[in-house]
This record gives sequence, C-alpha cells and structure tokens, in this order.
Amino acid sequence: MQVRNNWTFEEIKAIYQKPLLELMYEASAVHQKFNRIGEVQVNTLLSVKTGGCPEDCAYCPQAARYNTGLKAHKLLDVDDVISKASEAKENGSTRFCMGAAWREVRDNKDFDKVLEMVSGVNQLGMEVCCTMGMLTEEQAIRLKNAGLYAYNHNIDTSEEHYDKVITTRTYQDRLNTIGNIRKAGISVCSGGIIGLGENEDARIGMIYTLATLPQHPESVPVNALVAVEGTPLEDMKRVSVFDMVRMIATARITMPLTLVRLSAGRLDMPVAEQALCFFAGANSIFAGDKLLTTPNPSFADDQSMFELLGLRPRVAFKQEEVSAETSCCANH
Ligand code: SAM
Ligand code: DTB
Ligand code: SF4
Repeated sequence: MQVRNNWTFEEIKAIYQKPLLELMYEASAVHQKFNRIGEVQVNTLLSVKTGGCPEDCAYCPQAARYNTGLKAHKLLDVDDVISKASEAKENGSTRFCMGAAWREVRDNKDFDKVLEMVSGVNQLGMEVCCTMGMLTEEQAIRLKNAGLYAYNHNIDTSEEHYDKVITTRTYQDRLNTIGNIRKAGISVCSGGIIGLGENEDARIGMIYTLATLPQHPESVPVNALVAVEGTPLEDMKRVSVFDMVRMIATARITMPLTLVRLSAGRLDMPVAEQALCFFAGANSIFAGDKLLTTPNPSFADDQSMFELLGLRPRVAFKQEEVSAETSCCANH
C-alpha cells in the first residue's frame, strides 16, 4: 500500500461507510504498518492572545461578535510564554502550540514578539507550532527562520458546508494559507470539527480535501465541537464517539503517515471511548487542563490513561533525528 493523494470522493465515502468494526480493523492494520503502535504525540496549547476576533466562526468563543463571557487579553509577554512552554515540557509535551485570535497575521510589533516566542520555545528543544489565522508566504518564511516547526490552519469542514459556519472568509483563503505554509517548508497541521450540524457528505468532503492536497498535512486534528454558550452553535448535541471513530479511521486509512489528533472534546469522553479512537489510528492529543479557552483533561489524568492503555509519548523531532540512526522504522 502506498501513500496516495489521488483519492476520489466516492472511494473515501466507501471507506467512511464501512461497517464500523471492519473500518476499525482496517484502520488499525494501516496504522500498524505505517506507524509505531502505542506512540502518541503530546501537544500543549497556549492562547497567547485571547478573544476579540473579528471573524464570525459559528463555533468559536473568541469571536468578538458573540457574547460568551470570555475574558479577552492582549498578546502575552514573551517570558511568560517561554515559562509556560517549559512547564509543558516538564509535563511530557514535545510540541507547544501558540494560538492567537487573529483573522490574519499583520507585520507589526506583535508579530515581532511572536517571532521571539517561536525562537525561545524552539531553543527549549520543543516542536513549536502557531495558529494565528491567515499568513502570507513572506510571513511564513519569517516564522520558519525564527524556528517554527508547524503551523495549524484548519479547513474546519467541507467546501460546500463552509459558508454555513463562516462567512467572513472563504475556503480558498484557508487553502491559500496552507499553500503558503507548505512553500515556506513548515510542517502543515490542518483538520476540522465535527458536530457543527454538517451531514455525512460534509465530513467525507473535509477528509477528501485534506487527503487530495498535493502533500498530506503532517498532522490532522479531528475536533469534536465544544459547544460554548453564547455562540450560534451553543445548543448542538455532543457528537457520538462512533462518529469520531469513523472520522479518525477514515483519516488514518487515507493519510497513513499523518499524525491524526484526537483534539477538542476529550473532556467529555471516558477513557474507554478515547481507547477506541487510539485503536482506530489516533496518535496525537492536546494535553494540559486547558485547550485555548475551554477545559481539557489534566496531565495527571492523561498520564493514568497512558499507563492503563500502554501508550507512550512520542519524542520531539530533534531526538527523533538522533534515535533514527538506531531504529529501523523511523518516519515522519
Ligand atoms: N484564529 C486562528 C484560526 O482560526 O485559524 C487560530 C485559532 S482557532 C481557535 C483554531 C481552531 O480551533 C479553529 O480552526 C477550530 O477548528 C478550532 N476550534 C475553535 N473553537 C472550537 C470549538 N468550540 N470546538 C472545537 N474546535 C474549535
Ligand atoms: C485544533 O484543531 N484544535 C485546537 C487547536 N487546533 C488550536 C483548538 C481547539 C479549541 C477549542 C475551543 C477553545 O478552547 O477555545
Ligand atoms: Fe477568530 Fe480563529 Fe475563532 Fe475564527 S476560529 S473566530 S478566526 S479565533
């Protein structure tokens, strides 16, 4: 089996619609062939600039136009961010992702501060990631030169469903930024959310867009909507674990080498449900008691889960380069 990016929508639909256990067996077989079973990347998120965002993403507590009671703050100080990253490293995280509630990155003093944050976290030996909205190619290159490893920019849903969720930018805007990240040689992290009121074709369509990019994203976060009071999606029902499993398994089969991240929504998932997601090929999580603005399981709870399920945290890319010399199956 080869890594393919010429999937058709119908092929992906046929995978997504397989009987659940058959789908899980197949995804698990692909995972065992391409990856180290039991190895899970542990990421920590930090919101370095919270709230007040001009966009209208219907799921997001940080959009200024919704009254969510969120406490907004300006860009944090560089030293505070570096100390949070050190703390995350001590707790076993190897990737640190800084989020800013911006529509797009601007070339100003705040961006200079972000470049300092990137450089400082990189010096800790962690994989540094940012998620700050749209980027030009020049900005992506400046981030890369400062030591950025990955950039998160989600497509969120399918092209057809996009304007039901967000109207202040287009799907093509998202794809353009993903192209700029790629051109700068930065690792691409792009995925989406389920539970937005989308139908099955929209879920399949989202995976179709990702799996047919010229190069698959190195990581694909699969978020379950965290319904936040005050947002237009506040009354959406919690997604079923079996829907998460279908998404994760389909992503695993179509993008075998990608880190598939069981992202937002874990706080509401018992360990038994999360175990199904790991079996279906999830090999990355966000850890630490906060995502960007909403709660997440604590490091201690995740440590117990790792022990129970026999999972091991994946080392950071830097150590990976060293250990690759003695390993037969190092990849991505
Ligand atoms: N402003 C930047 C952007 O939109 O790219 C970066 C931060 S934004 C909060 C990052 C991602 O978080 C979104 O693309 C969305 O997929 C996810 N997200 C935001 N709110 C969420 C929620 N309530 N539930 C699940 N995922 C959410
Ligand atoms: C992603 O796909 N999920 C993360 C990260 N990328 C930036 C964010 C989830 C946010 C959940 C809502 C919140 O905490 O504000
Ligand atoms: Fe702004 Fe990002 Fe939230 Fe959309 S998802 S409102 S762009 S912070």
